[in-house]
Amino acid sequence: RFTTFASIEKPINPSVKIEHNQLLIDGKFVDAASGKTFPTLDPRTGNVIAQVAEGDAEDINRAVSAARKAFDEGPWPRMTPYIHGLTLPADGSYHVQTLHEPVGVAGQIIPWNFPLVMYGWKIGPALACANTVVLKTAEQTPLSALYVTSLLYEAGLPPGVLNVVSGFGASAGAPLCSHMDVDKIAFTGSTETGQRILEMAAKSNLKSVTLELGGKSPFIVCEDADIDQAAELAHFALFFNQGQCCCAGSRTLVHERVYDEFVEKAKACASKRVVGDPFQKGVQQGPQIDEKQFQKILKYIRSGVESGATLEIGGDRCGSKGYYIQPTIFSNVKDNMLIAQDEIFGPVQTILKYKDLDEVVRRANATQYGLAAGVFTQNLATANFLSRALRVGSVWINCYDVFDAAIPFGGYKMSGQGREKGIYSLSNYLQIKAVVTPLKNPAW
Ligand code: TXE
Repeated sequence: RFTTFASIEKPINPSVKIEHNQLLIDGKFVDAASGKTFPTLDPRTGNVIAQVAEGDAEDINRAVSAARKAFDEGPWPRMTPYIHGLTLPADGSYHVQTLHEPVGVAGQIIPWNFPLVMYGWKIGPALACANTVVLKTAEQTPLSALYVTSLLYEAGLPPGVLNVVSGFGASAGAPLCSHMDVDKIAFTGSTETGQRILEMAAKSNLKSVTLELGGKSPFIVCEDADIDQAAELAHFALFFNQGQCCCAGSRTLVHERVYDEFVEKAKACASKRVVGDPFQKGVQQGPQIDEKQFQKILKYIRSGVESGATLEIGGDRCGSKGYYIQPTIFSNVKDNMLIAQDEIFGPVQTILKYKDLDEVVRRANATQYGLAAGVFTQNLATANFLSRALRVGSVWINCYDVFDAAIPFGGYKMSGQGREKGIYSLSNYLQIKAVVTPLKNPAW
């Protein structure tokens, strides 16, 4: 039913050469101080792709020292063009201006679901605002950041400006968050880890923190919607990137008048989805990232069945090797079911029924999260009403996952703090200095 499930016998695409597997500190590739390495795995097979240097607290110290030196001694923070400030009117005869200055050494911790996109969203504004960076990649996906950073150095980045440490959360991420010489932490990952990070920042040096965390985003299909289009967009909103997306439209809320028709069309979309080796042409869904996520998703699928939701399609692993999961849909989902409350982070669509707009707003907002929402309607008043009533950081009307670099992204409530991308992201990486000068020289 599900594929074209492509052959996954070959352990890795033979054309991919692993260029870098050490830590990148002070512009040089180096082994971990402990000499330790850890395997990075191919999720298609579970086979080892490469051994990678495993950074820990000592490597974080080395990387922070390099970033500190690059910040304090330059040239990075003193390079032109100088980012601008304001001139402000104030009581009295004073000239008041603000200078926007870099925060200093930024620690950045990224997840595995979009290893390069997360890298770009993090380092872009930090470096543009003249900070220096220690970036810890996710333990599942260390390779792409090392490679791309090597290109930045090839292009002339001064040593120490961007340091990349591969390693695990507790042994490399936590020492970065607690470090007394780190001025700021930016994190993307789970809400639980985000809470721990705030605690570590508070207990060390009160470094500032921005967080981009989990979600359980509603995708609202209104009664006037074109159901074919709505089903396709809702499918994309949830299944994109194997469902491993913090803003996945993971609660599909459909008006009761079009509910049955929508479920049939959603099922048709899922049944056509091509699951298999993502290196093969035409494949739309690859494996989940690792065994832990794979087992977590299967557990939620079992919980959906046990709690009485209707399993419309899928519900099991796909094939017998690798971390592939069948595109899965549950209908007749109730708000109190775990599958309607928790972030599943997998290819599992939950379809709920609603009667009117006030009800759907109340239910859409009844979650600890507030990352994003989708609205599908032809009615302008409905679109305007919902976009204001939903307590989320992004509302996509008749579209989803539009991620232009200019569009700010971030969460309300327990989905995070601060915004990434575009003009709003700069404020995360700038200090504001007020400079006050008398307009009259006191000696006059
Ligand atoms: O997240 P963690 P995991 C959600 C998703 C997923 C769940 C768990 O629901 O199923 O989180 O995934 C580092 N101090 N998201 O376990 O642990 C870790 O090394 C400092 C949503 O992968 O939050 C990695 O680099 N750092 C999310 C990063 O945090 C620590 C994307 C993310 O790992 C740390 C990923 C610690 N104590 C998962 N512990 C999104 N918002 O897109 C871990 N880390």
